[in-house]
Amino acid sequence: MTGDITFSMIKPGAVGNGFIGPILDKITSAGFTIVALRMTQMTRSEAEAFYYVHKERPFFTELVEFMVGGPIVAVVLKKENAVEDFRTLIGATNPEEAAEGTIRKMYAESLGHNAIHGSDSDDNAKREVSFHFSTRKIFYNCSK
Ligand code: FUP
Repeated sequence: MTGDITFSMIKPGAVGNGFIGPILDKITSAGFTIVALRMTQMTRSEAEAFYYVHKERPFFTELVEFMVGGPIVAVVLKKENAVEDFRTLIGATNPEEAAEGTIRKMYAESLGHNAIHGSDSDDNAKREVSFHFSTRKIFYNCSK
């Protein structure tokens, strides 16, 4: 069981393909409440900092390049067991391996361009939420 907050970003590919609306609809239809939302374009240093855990990986440069290539939509989501349930909703990192009906299966182009991010632990959710939002921009008590 995880906590009730997770962080997500709709990535530049999915934003550019016009999928903000359908993806947000799938998220809220699955029972998540959006408690913060912002469309922005990450700078290179922001993208490098956000993905610093991957900095030694061979795909890091390509990942950063992709993430700064257009706007993203950052959201903070609230639901019981948020981190785990959201990872299930988005599906496997590689859309070819993602289950039918998951967001990555439906909207991702490839492993590198995989439509959406979801925090993988409560600790990372906290770090990622505070990376993108100041506390006063998060409406924890807003209703559905
Ligand atoms: P996920 O937690 O499912 O988003 O996946 P990771 O944290 O392992 O990877 C972060 C991002 O790096 C992925 F969304 C896409 C990219 N990536 C690649 O481009 N190639 C890989 O082999 C693995 C990840």
